[in-house]
Amino acid sequence: MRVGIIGLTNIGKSTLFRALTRIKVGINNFPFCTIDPNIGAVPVPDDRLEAIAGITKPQKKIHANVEFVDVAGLVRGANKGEGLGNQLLGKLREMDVLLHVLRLFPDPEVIHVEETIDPIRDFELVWTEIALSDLEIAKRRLAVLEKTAKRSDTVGQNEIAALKTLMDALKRGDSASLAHFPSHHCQSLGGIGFLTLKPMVVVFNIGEKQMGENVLVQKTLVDRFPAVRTSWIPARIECELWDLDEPDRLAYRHELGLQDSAMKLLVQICYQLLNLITFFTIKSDVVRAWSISSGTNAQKAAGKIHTDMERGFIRAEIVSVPHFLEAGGWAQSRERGWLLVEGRDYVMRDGDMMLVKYQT
Ligand SMILES: Nc1nc2c(ncn2[C@@H]2O[C@H](COP(=O)(O)OP(=O)(O)OP(=O)(O)O)[C@@H](O)[C@H]2O)c(=O)[nH]1
Ligand SMILES: [Mg+2]
Repeated sequence: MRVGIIGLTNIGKSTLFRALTRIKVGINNFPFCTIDPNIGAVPVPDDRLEAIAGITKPQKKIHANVEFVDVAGLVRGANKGEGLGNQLLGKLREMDVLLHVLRLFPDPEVIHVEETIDPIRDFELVWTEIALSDLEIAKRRLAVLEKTAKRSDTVGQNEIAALKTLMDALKRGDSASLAHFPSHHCQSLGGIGFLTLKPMVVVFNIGEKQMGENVLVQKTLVDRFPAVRTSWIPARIECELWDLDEPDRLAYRHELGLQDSAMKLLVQICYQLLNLITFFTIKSDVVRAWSISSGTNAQKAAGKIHTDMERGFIRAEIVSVPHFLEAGGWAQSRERGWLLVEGRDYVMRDGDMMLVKYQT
């Protein structure tokens, strides 16, 4: 899963990236500090992986990964190439989720390119830039298809219909209908990476004393953009917390009213937004977690491990993590009758452990 951090310039995107990945990237109090994207992968925390490893004692544990990408900041006119507009919007098109950072922390020392603290205005400004950029791309694509797609080309005709629906919604500024954009249209437009159709998590970057405040801001935003998920993160403090040792970090987090680390919180939200679930494998001293879309069948899930496994799929042995833990191992799960033999159409469930039998 790839998560792109987006927002106006100088509002704490790199600070959040550092809080999430612990990578010491450049953070400075001036616009356009970040030019080349910062990329960092973090393992998805999962207590179940640790519990399985507690039984099988593997040499290696491999977590599922989330990649965070911190790009240059946006300014007004980005869709026309202002700032680093085109290049950075292009990079964001490759992402699965957008993490939109909004500044709420008041610090008068930190320059705000729009001068005042107003997260709703900032959100709308960024949204307008990405909507205009999407509109431009849709227009160009439509012009090409209208010239080249024959009437009998159903794929092409479906894409034309999807582009027209998208362009109508973008022109009307209708974020609610984009939030419920029909899935068959989404499929037709899959490869293009329209930013306004991507799942979005809004992060209010707050100061130390702002926990629990500004609920109205969140309500206003969600009323207007119903598809976004929101969270509150004091990015600078989250960064500083990494300098403490673990007990102090937990105590300080507790004092601030933060339950989980920013990374854990945001990864959970992204999993929910993308409808992802996790399955596990144990093989040759390696315990590994894999993320797949909810509704994936056993054969496709096997393909995530290796394409040969999907191609030569015969059957899968499946046991749930709680059963595996209670039985105390694979053989013990079999003895208790908890190991199920499933065919390729079996729909994977969150927390399944899988052993694939396949022909090479
Ligand atoms: N007081 C306060 N300052 C913050 C906070 N988050 C970021 N800053 C400051 O804001 C300035 C900009 O932070 P960056 O993380 O570089 O911002 P950015 O959005 O990545 O900026 P660009 O890459 O230039 O677009 C720095 O001086 C940070 O220390 C915060 O939560 N509180
Ligand atoms: Mg930056």
